[in-house]
Amino acid sequence: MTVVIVAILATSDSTAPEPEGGPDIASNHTGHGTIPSGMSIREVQAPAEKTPDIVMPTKVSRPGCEADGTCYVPQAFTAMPGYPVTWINEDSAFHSVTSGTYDMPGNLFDSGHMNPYQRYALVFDDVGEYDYYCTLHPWMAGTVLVVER
Ligand SMILES: [Cu+2]
Repeated sequence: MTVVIVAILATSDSTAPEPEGGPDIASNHTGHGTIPSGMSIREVQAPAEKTPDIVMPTKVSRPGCEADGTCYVPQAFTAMPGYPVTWINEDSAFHSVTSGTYDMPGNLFDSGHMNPYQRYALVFDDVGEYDYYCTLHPWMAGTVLVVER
């Protein structure tokens, strides 16, 4: 199943500060926490009481995890519309959750550089297949599948 997501450019809060000391290796980074207004994807406060759905494990900042799909665990996560999909960075390095792929960045969502043990959560209102990647480590890729039950 392939869903083509038409991204809409919007004025972004590109003045939002980056976490300190983040190596800005990727120039295609779209900025911290930028979601065009009116899109059906919302950044929400990561629920503290909930076990995160998707984990960035240790050592994924080095290539290799892509071979067995363990850069984001699980690599493909299925959720219903309205569910707060939650990530946690359990590595000691910065990572991001950024829409699109390294070769074709999207602008639907972008966590910015996530510190170790930082959480990030998104609510998707529309069914679809949402690819994401890490702006710092091109081999890190995952997908959120949003389906009606
Ligand atoms: Cu990364």
